[in-house]
Amino acid sequence: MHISANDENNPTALAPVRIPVVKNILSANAQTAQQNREYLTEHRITTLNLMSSPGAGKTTLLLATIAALDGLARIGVIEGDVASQVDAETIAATGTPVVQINTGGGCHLDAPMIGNALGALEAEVDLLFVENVGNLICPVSFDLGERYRVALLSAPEGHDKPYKYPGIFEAVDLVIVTKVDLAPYVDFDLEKFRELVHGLNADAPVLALSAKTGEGMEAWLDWLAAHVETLSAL
Ligand SMILES: Nc1nc2c(ncn2[C@@H]2O[C@H](COP(=O)(O)OP(=O)(O)O)[C@@H](O)[C@H]2O)c(=O)[nH]1
Ligand SMILES: [Mg+2]
Repeated sequence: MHISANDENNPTALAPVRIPVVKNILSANAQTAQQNREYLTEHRITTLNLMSSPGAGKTTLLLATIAALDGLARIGVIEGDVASQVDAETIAATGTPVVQINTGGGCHLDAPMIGNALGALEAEVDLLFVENVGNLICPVSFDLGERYRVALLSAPEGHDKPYKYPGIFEAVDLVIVTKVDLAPYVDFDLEKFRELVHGLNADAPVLALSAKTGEGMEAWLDWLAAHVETLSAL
């Protein structure tokens, strides 16, 4: 016997209920990210969200970049960490304006945190780096309102990581292999890594550099010059 919701002989049948379905309502994070994006555009601030596992070399690359762009751009930094302000202190020692966000256990930055940090940034900047919490998985799910997303992977982590953490490599505008000075010692196969990244994301360039020896820094600075309006004269 066929029983439908309107079957009068079936006392357990439920009356059809109209359920409102609302599409395209932005999540709270996406709404704040949009506000951040508008603020950053209005103030002509190009923002890069740097994501990697802990220790991949984000702060070291920032220090080398700040030194290389000395006098060429007004740089600001937002530091995201679970706890402490050691990275922010290191950046502040260069004279660069910096705001520390402590997530108190949270594994990623979100758009409201960046909104607050933008309000706390005390200087005008053209180029803003956000050092996200060290984590290859969670940060990529949170739009911050940034212009560019950058994934860093250090050579000692291994060239197979796109197999294991595809999400981050799919979602970024640029991939940087850091600590390339260590590649020969840890059997990091750069060509294999490029092939794996491009299998997930054909558009993202893969740069390889060492902030320690300076190898490959030129290509990173060229990428910045091509993507950051105020550096286009470089
Ligand atoms: N050999 C080598 N070590 C590096 C390089 N970049 C960073 N490191 C080291 O890696 C460690 C973690 O770097 P850090 O910048 O703090 O990583 P973060 O946690 O991603 O900010 C530090 O001991 C750095 O000196 C590099 O290009 N080559
Ligand atoms: Mg750091």
